[in-house]
Amino acid sequence: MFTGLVFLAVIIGSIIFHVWTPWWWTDIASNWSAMDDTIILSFWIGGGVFILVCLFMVYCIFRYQYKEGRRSEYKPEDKKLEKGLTWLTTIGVVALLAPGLVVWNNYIRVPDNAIQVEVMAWQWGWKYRLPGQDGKLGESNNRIISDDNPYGLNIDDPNGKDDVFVESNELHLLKDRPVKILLRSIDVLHNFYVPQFRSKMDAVPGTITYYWFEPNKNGEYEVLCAEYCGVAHYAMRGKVVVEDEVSYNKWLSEQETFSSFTAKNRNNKLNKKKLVKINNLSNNKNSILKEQDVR
Ligand SMILES: [Cu+2]
Repeated sequence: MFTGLVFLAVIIGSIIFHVWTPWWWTDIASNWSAMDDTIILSFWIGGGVFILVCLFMVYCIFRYQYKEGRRSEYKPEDKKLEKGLTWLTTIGVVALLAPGLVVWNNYIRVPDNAIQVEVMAWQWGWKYRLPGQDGKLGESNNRIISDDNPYGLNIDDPNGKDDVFVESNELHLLKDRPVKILLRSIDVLHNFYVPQFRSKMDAVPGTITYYWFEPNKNGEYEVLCAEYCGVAHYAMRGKVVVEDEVSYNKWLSEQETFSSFTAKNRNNKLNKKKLVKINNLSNNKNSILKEQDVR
């Protein structure tokens, strides 16, 4: 009797807590309301089953409490009941999974007008690369990453020359314009996640994963890494700014391209060499060795 009442209190308490919960999603700022819908559907199905199972237990506790002299019925098999339960479970599982497949199909079907953004994850931070005027990202390879080529771009690929480097944790995006996120990792698994966009995916070393979304509210949003990736995982944060065209173009024009980066690098090296040569005038003995040391 007491146990039955406890079960009843658990059911009522769960419903009340769900309706007046202090925890809920942050406001959505992208096109992916379908993500929220599928989660709500899972809540309904999972919650409905939870309530029915608990109510059944309460019923059994009251209906079959101990009575002197009462014997239980021996019923090892009930074909009708088993059939009914199998069908009910099948419908429940299909209803849980099928909508997700439809949403996933849309999630990886990128619209033609999407801007490509490469997200490069590393222990522990984010870097970004955007295509230049040609709208195409140049080929890249983690194996050729170096100080001179921080994104590991194939220098023979003409598409990469005008690629824009965003060597910062801050990424800007255009409002109401779809974005194709291409994920790269140079070390371990990471996961690019902005809760307001409702979209996320793992960045897997050695391959490029992708999805798309369309930011539809101006503002600043926090980027989180949603895959445990080492001791500083908690600090792997960044910022996404969604804005209108004028401010977006201004930000874009302030970023560096692969060509300008390479040219600047070459200049720096020349300057360094000159400096060393001048310094070595007073010490001729080591001059050759020192010159070779300079990177
Ligand atoms: Cu990470």
